Amino acid sequence: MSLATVAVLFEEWHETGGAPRGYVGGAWIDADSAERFDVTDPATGETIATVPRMGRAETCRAVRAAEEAWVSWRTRPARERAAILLDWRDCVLAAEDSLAELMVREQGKPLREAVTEIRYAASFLEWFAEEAKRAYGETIPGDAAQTRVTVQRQPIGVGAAITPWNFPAAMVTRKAGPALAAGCTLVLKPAEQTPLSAIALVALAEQAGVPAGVLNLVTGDAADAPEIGAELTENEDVRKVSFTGSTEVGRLLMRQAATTVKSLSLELGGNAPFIVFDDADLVAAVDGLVQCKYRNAGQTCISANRVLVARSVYDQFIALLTDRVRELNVGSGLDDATDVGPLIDRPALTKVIEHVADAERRGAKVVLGGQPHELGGTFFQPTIVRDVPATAQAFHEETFGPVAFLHPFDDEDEAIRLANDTPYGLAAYFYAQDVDRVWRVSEGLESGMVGINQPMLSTATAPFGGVKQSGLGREGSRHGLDDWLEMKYICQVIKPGST
Ligand code: TXE
Repeated sequence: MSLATVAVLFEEWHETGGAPRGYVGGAWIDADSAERFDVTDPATGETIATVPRMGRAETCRAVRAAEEAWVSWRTRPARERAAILLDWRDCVLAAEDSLAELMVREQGKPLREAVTEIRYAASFLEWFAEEAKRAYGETIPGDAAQTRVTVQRQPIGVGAAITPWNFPAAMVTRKAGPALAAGCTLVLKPAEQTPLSAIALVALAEQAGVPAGVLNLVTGDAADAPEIGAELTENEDVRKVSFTGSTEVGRLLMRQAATTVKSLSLELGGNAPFIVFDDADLVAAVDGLVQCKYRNAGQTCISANRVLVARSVYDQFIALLTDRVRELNVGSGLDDATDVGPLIDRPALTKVIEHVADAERRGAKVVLGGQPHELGGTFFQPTIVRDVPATAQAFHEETFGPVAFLHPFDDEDEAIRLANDTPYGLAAYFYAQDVDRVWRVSEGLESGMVGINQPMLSTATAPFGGVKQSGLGREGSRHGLDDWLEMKYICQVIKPGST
């Protein structure tokens, strides 16, 4: 399959009733069983394509293809790998509109957010193309006059990437970019809800000249994922697994990876606190919260889940927030006016309904929304819930929906204690002006990332990742390349010369 643009790819799928496939060793393949599963549009419930149901056998072949391709890929000069990644970036940007539309159809987010995501996805290819050339080693003074000690950083080997549905393109390139830049080869398993964006990206990688076997793709539905995951974690030829998804699956992969002692990076759930201090610019804080909370219908791992507001400005903040959130339009992501699209599927909707009901049972009050949206399906109203007790489910689990749960606090120590009272530690945000407070709070928060008067933390230039049960490893920045490199220390004794 050699396609000029994703628009052509998408039209072809439509015309043939759905022919997207997996990609192994440079060939587009069906499942051994020839079985396929449906990909649905969450806004309409309509089937938009069918995709192969693969399992262990296909995954094992994909690992073998990646292993075979590794020898020549890792020895290729970094400049050449970088050039191919930059070509891939160009292909992605050239297909931006079609990729974004495809993403909206399978994931539901507003089109303008999808376009932003495609550019964000492309930025990882560009960033890591540059970083590929900077996998510097070191020279260490030897213990004896004749010893020479150097440290080289070499690609880990075959990697596996298991990606989620909330950022169907960016999570692919955030893993494939550094993996390929480092000289690793990859087997990619996208989420069952959003395989089409991943397939399109792989088709563009092929078009950009990524050699056969360097990037492989296996697809499967929810029932196939454990089989594919077991192969990727237990196959000894896979040297690293990079996963973004739920904490529950992250734990399972960690246990499975123990059998072959693999390198793991895990970007798991979060439960981000968003703290508004009494000296904050309240209008900026409301603005920030709306972006941070309702983007992607709240389905981001760094979405604010617990909004902690200084008691002295609590009512004022809620009033300002309510005015803003009331203006958000719910609808199909393809409609230009839409701010909040549907949730990804029924289980996601059930979780959001349950978190709101649980908060209400514990005495919280719904200020706005609180119900499934009249559009039906998986649409949920943009919601504000106040006076949520710290015992509520939403304060301990990720909600992943368009709901702001608010709780007042009395002083800085209480705010930090509440913020840290969670097993998660991915992102945290706070709004304040006092310089001393800014340092005290940012250093006191237990999280991998902190936004100060800043609600958006996603950028290819910075290390993205969490502490505590939010995961292991970092993606983006030069540290993101490190995660795909192994350190090798080489020691040599040289004979003294005759002179
Ligand atoms: O996640 P899963 P789900 C959180 C969020 C969400 C919850 C559940 O709170 O509500 O997780 O979402 C693959 N072996 N996040 O059910 O199941 C699966 O096919 C190997 C946060 O969608 O973890 C998909 O590719 N792989 C998050 C990926 O794991 C398995 C993004 C994620 O799906 C597998 C998504 C198995 N046994 C959800 N089981 C974030 N950090 O951004 C599933 N998968």
